[in-house]
Formats: sequence, structure tokens, C-alpha cells
Amino acid sequence: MRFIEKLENAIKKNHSLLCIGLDPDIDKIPKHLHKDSDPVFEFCKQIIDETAHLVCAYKPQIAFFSSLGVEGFSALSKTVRYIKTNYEDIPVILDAKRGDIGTTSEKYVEEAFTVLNADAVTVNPYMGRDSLEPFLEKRDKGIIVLVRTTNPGASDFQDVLTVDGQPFYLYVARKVKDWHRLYNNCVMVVGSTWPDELQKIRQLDPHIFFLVPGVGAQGGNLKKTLEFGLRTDKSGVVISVSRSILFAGDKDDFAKKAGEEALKYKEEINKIRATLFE
Ligand code: OMP
Repeated sequence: MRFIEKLENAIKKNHSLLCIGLDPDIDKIPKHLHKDSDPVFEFCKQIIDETAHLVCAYKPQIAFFSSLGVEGFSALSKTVRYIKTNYEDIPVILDAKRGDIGTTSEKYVEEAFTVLNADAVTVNPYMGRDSLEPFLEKRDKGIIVLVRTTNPGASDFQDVLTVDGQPFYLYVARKVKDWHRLYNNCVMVVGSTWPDELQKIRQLDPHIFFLVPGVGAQGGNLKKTLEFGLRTDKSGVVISVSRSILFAGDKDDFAKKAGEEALKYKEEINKIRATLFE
């Protein structure tokens, strides 16, 4: 099944636009887990078991695993396998922000889809079309392209005006729209911290899926994100939240606390969704 179809099914099944970002920062993982032989996997596993009925996707961030060396990479691989085995309807987005010359990108494709078996991967378009082609050619996978990122420095390059007077992020959005028309597998990363830009991107492309990080720890605006980002079918936006869910608790009951926080996000999103396009 194609990634976008799998995502749409998970949204409907769990009635949720919430994605949980799995950023298992070793310094923030509850102390008692450090006695476990694989604390990072154990942390993710317990979070997943408490939240799998509340989300439409999981997004493991590769750096939080691979920065721990071979064992960290193994924990990532086990985490993806755990989701695929126990919650096969929930798509896994590998957040790796890849993109390089073609031959190197081909290896990144193998990393994401053969070694880790993810359903989608985040990519950085800075090196241009040929750097993303090995990804785009995987038509059943999701290729999630950075368009307007959440961070304060996003404006350094992404807002620079191109020769036709358009900011660069809109130029990128236009390209991704074209690639999606050709390959039918693209999603745009658009930060919730920039609602005005998000609105402009939605006006440019009324149909494509957005992956929207930045709600929670980065202070993104959930209401405006949904108001400006949702498609007229009240879908098309995946709200990705990491720290404020993962680290809602730091004791034995951390996973339960994460589940409670995830439920709050899911319900808040649905409450806002219900008021729009009426
Ligand atoms: P929280 O701020 O803790 O919810 O986590 C944000 C997560 O989203 C991190 O894993 C980031 O790497 C990721 N992210 C951003 O914060 N900003 C972006 O513009 C894009 C991403 C991403 O691609 O997921």
C-alpha cells in the first residue's frame, strides 16, 4: 500500500491527525530505564504501547538513536520493527532530512527503506531535483520535503526573494507540487511556528499533505495551523509533537503520562477541526 493511502487509513481508523515524534533523548529518559539492557528501545516501546490508538503516524528522529552508536542504531531498527509488527496500520516516518548527489542518495534510500523499512523519510531539497530522484522513484513510499522549517533561522535562506520576487520557500513549494504531480508521493514539511507562511503554502497547493512540527516545545500555534493548513476535507495536516508528549512524566508512569498528553492533543486537534469549514 502507498504511504499516503496508509496515512489516510490511519487518520480515519484512529480519528487522529497526531503524529508522535520519537526523539528519545538519552539525558531525558526516566532514570529507572537506564538499568534496562536497551533503555532507548524500552522507552519507545512503552510510549508506543500507550499511544498507538491515538496517532496517525510515528516519526523517529535518527540523530537521537545514531548519536548513541551501534546500539542506538539497533534501538531505532528495533523500534521501527516493533511498530510494524504490533501496529502495522500506523505508518513510520524516518526523520533523517537526507539528500545528496544521486549515488549517495541511493544509499540513503537503502538506509530508510531497506535497512529500516520505514514508510516515509524526510528529505532536504537544497541540492536539487537529482538529489531527490532516488527517493521520488520509490512511489509507494512517502517523500517528505522541507519547505518552511520551524526554527528561528528558517528565514535566513527560505525567505530570500527569488528573481521573480517570490520567497524561496514558495519556490520550493511549487517544485514539490510539481514532483507530487509526477510521482504522487510527496508531503511538505511546514512549521506551525510560521502560520502566515503556512497559509501561503496551502493557498499554493490546496491538496498536498503537510507534516507540521513545532506545536508544544517550540510554541507553534495549533489553532492557526489547523485554520490555515487543513484542506476543505478537514484532513491534509499531520501535527507532529515530540518533547511535550515524550517527557510529560519522568517517573515509572512516564508512558501513562505521555498517553494522557497525546489524548489531550488528539482531542484538541479534533475540537478545532470540528469548528472549521462549517
Ligand atoms: P518537538 O519540538 O520536541 O515537538 O520536536 C520537534 C521535532 O520535529 C524534532 O525531531 C525536529 O527535528 C523535527 N522538526 C522540527 O522541529 N522542525 C522542522 O522544521 C522540521 C522537523 C522535522 O522534519 O520533523
